[in-house]
Amino acid sequence: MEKYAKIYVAGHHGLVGSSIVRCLQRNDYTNIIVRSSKELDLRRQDKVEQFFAMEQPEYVFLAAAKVGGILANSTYPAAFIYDNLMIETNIIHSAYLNHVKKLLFLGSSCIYPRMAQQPIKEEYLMSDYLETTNEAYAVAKITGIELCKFYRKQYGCDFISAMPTNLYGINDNFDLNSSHVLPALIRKFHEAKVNHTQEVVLWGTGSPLREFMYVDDLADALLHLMNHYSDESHVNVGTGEDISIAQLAEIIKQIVGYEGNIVYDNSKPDGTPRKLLDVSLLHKIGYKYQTNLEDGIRNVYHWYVNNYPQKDK
Ligand code: GFB
Repeated sequence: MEKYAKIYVAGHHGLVGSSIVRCLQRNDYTNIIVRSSKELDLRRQDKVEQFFAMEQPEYVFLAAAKVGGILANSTYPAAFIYDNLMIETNIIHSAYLNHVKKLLFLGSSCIYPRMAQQPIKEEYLMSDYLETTNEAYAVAKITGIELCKFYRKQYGCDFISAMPTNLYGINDNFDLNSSHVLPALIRKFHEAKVNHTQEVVLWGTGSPLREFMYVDDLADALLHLMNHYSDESHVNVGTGEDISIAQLAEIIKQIVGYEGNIVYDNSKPDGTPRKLLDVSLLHKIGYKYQTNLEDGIRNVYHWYVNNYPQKDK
């Protein structure tokens, strides 16, 4: 990508989109266009086509999506599949109609079968049943991968797909009903410390294993892929290392400085037992993660305390 190229970052307010914008600015890309969901409802085909025809972006990072943790995904499956299908279909088709030079589509590691062999290779996609708690979101994201593949096949579009593992970072979603586990635990332990609460309740059993990648490392990886990768296969983007939810809770508890107890609410789902990505293709393309988990969590906690409105400060 040329430094003056016109780059559209779809979803720039979110955890991933805002990190991509920071990464582009860090790397002296000066011509970045963005639109809030109020300015441009990406589910509306006519509005998206008008936007692309008017702005004619040369490159597109498709980070806009309806995202959420295990509870949100299992509670609102119709909203997750509809919104994500509409967003990706409209942007990918408009990118084709307006001769976008290159588009990078962002999926998620939940696209893989619940019981996939670990670590999960890109070719394991659609080899078995999906995890039920996020099946709707997964089907939408698998469709996005297939759209990019077939627009490359039929129209010669240089559309690529990246499949990130569980992500965390500043500007994450800390709402306890819709967030992912890492930001939720930062908030839970912090509020318990501030409010001198005896125990913190975690969902499930604590036994599932998860891989966590710092979102600014993801953004660096995506810029690397945009500049160095053009092929049909989607690319797993992760650290290649995982820990249990119980281990994660202990790390966050220590960093926050909470001294109470941890209890588990077994009425809440565990979700996929494990989803460790095989990142050998990413390494072959030339990117390896930089931020270790404890440093990343410390950065996020510091940001959270200084930026997130606290209930009982
Ligand atoms: O991060 P999370 O919501 O999503 O849950 P997934 C990860 C694990 O943490 C689950 C447990 O086993 C949860 O039961 N957990 C424990 C908690 N306490 C909490 C808590 O307070 N909040 C939350 N949220 N979890 C998501 C998919 O699956 O992964 C998305 O639903 C997306 O679609 C994302 O793919 C990357 O990792 O299970």
